[in-house]
Amino acid sequence: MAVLQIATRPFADQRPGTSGLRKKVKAFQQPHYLENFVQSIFNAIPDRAGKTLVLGGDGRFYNREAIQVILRMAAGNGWGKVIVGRGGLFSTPAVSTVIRARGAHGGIILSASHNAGGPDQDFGIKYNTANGGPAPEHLTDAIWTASRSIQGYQILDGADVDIDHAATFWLGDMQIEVCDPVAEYAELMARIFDFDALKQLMQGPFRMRFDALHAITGPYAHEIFEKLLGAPAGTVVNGTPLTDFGGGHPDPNMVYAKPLADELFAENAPDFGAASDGDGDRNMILGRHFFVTPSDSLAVLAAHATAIPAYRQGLKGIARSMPTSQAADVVAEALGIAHYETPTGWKFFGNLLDAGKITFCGEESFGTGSDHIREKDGIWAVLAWLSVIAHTGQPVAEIVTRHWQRFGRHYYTRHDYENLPAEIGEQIMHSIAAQLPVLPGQTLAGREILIADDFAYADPIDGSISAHQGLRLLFADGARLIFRLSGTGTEGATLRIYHEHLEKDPLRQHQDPQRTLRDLIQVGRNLSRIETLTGRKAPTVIT
Ligand code: VG1
Ligand code: CO
Repeated sequence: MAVLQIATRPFADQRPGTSGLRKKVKAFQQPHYLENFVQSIFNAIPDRAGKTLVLGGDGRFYNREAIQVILRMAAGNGWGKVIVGRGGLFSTPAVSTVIRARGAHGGIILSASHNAGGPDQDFGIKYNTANGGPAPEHLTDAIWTASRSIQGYQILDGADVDIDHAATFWLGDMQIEVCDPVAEYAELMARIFDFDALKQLMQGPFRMRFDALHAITGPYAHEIFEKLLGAPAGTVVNGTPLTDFGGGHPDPNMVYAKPLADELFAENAPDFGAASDGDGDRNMILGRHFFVTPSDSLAVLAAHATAIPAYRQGLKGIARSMPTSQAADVVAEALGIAHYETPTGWKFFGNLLDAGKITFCGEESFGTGSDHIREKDGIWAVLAWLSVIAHTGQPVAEIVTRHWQRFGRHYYTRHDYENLPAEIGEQIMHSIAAQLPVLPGQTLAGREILIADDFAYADPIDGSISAHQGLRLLFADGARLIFRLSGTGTEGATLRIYHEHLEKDPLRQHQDPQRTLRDLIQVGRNLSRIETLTGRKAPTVIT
């Protein structure tokens, strides 16, 4: 089969964001758009010849078409082998697992994560490296650079291949292995957790519900919770991946996973509820009549880590993204282990994990994970919570309230103002940044500001600097107020305002976060002048 050289011209908008390139499906459907970006990835990996690539996506609209193009381009670019998930499917954590298990050189994940799917919605591509983690900034920068000077791409001339049956065959000089997307991931989970203990939990009166939101975790959840652990059929709902996720946002939070939230807050609620996102790396944890914030989830799991066989020796350290609450830091200090604060995005945990500095890490955006792979992992987080429940014999609400009594409660809320005009988003950030120098020493919301800065991160392993990672106000009492623009949207700008304050008094640990944080929320609205500039009286999403 011949390799075709197709001439092309650069697109100016192929800069990867927090997690790969995300655009409307329509953008990807422009002639050469997908091919240009894939070739730019390959151009940034000069040592790819003969190596193995893992490929799959969350099943959203355009997944199957993109898989066929990428297979032909991989063959035209000298890759030795591509391992593709059957049906073109793979969750993000499963790609990370398979890259590591097979010693692959990297992987391509097709997903726009929690963004909606369908012909008028979003698509995305991200590249992961040999450690199984998201491409670090120097590589995403190299991809972006390549995309701005691209002149052509190489693609094998040929027809579509069968990706719907597990088999190994050749496409030109490249081998293709179509594999079960669940098997290797499920085996890894069985090595980390005590499946016998979890089986016992499932066979008692304990009831759980897992909402896959019509996204990629359905097949994984059916296999692991129902088949391997013996939870009753029907435990997993919305478990068949659909190209448009049933018309919803596959985003596990109280807004987009409302039916699950309603069920867990109803009178006859199950004991435990969980959901994951489009590509399976996020998680939401609910108890009966109880919501666990992702920041608390990381802290609680860290405090109970030794209940899980793989972490019985204890944790090496814990990392959290900067806007994530400081709850995990308090646990790390109590355990006498190191804690790290990184910029938003899982790629910043990679070096710390590879260097053995941390075992657990997490983000406030419903992301939790460990050193078992190099991505956040929704199903892993659910299994970790089930392990803590099985070990303590306590319901979720009791596990968390006891945690607060011991470590204090970090009241936390994030307010998102979605779909602002891009220039207004920039203007808001610039004007807050301009105020930073005069803020320290001032008292706002009855709290003195100690530090006001633009967060920059120096990676402790490779020394690389990542600047402009969010504007922070740190108050004398430990409270924090943080402003960031999202790097994952496909339309306009999304302003995220993060609010946090610590309450050590157990008698005051059971209030509504929106109430206890209202002074900080007001400060955030005033400083950003959100209402004056946009007319928005309230955020679009509160988590
Ligand atoms: C968001 C979250 C961030 C997360 C990223 C990718 O980024 O805030 O914590 O790592 O999404 O998650 P941003 O730039 O929009 O705030 V996923 O599940 O979309 O891979
Ligand atoms: Co995701």
